[in-house]
Amino acid sequence: MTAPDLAVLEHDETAEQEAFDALIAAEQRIEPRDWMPAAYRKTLIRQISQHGHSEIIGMQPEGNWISRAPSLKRKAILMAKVQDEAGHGLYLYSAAQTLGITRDEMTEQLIAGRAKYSSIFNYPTPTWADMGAIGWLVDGAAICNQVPLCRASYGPYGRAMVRICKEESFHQRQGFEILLTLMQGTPAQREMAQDAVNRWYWPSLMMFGPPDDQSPNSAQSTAWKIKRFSNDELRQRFVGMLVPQADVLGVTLPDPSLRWNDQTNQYDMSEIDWTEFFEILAGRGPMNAVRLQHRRNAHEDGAWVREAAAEYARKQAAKTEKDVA
Ligand code: BYC
Repeated sequence: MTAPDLAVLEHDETAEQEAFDALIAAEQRIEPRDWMPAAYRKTLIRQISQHGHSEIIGMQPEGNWISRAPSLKRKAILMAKVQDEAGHGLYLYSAAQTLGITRDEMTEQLIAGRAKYSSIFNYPTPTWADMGAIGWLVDGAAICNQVPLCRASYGPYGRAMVRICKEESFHQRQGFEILLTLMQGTPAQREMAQDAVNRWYWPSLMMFGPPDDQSPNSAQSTAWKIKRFSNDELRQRFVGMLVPQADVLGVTLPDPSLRWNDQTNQYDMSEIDWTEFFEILAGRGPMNAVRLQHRRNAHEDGAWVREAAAEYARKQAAKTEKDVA
């Protein structure tokens, strides 16, 4: 190897690192063609692809109810919501692709069971009230977590979040409205709504991730201004948002220790069952296997579409080549 080649290999990146640090410090955005540290790129691919997978797997618990929703109007609303989630998945996969990973690689990681997606989608949806609880609690938690992500330092991620958050606000309201309707119904309907809230409340708090002292990625992601608030801060903010809404609904949040603390200026709450969370992350939640198998089947069933699209693209390219010649 010649000396100039070695010089290229051993290129000192101090100047690039300084320019990157200055952009972050000045609250500027990092864009796909900008230089970025390899670890920043890796952490973004990790978070954005997991987020995309969550949206795609997240279509299943609600998709399960489209054909059984109680009226045509409810079916249309639910179908539109599930379609929105598919759209969110696609924006996020596109944002991740700007970092150098391909859609095929991400899909492969997901269906092989090597990629994480949000713990929340590994619970079953046995009743119609689950659609209300998902909208109110799951989309509510997503909004709390994602509004700060609109200011994430990586441009394509932050911009995708702006549109996603607008749609999530609508989703949350439709979930709230489902629960409100049930709570104004018969005793059996009220019981069904309360039961769904009981089952989804704790898992929705787990969506924010492990407690701060067990969150290995937080410090670096905060320094890079990807994360703006810690997992526990956002969880507390979410609980503060839920309490008055639960009053309007007339549902009880299933935590006997939940009470306002004047000293800390936030709600005291019971300890979360983190064993349940880590079991789900290890693939042993109630619906992990079903969700993954369903996604795998959908991928295999869609093989003919991918083949047809590839063949069409090949023919178009051959035609263009012939026309040019
Ligand atoms: N579930 O160091 P930490 C939606 C993992 S979908 C599973 O705190 P970080 C919707 C974490 O990945 C919205 N895994 O991590 C769709 C890490 O593992 P790795 C989904 C979790 O990244 C359809 C390890 O635990 N939202 O709204 O600093 C219908 C240690 O955690 C979870 C997003 O994806 C979890 N809940 O912070 C309806 C938001 N929590 O990767 C609604 C974007 C943690 O080191 N993501 N882990 O192997 C984030 O904001 C952050 O990634 C997190 C975690 C706050 C989730």
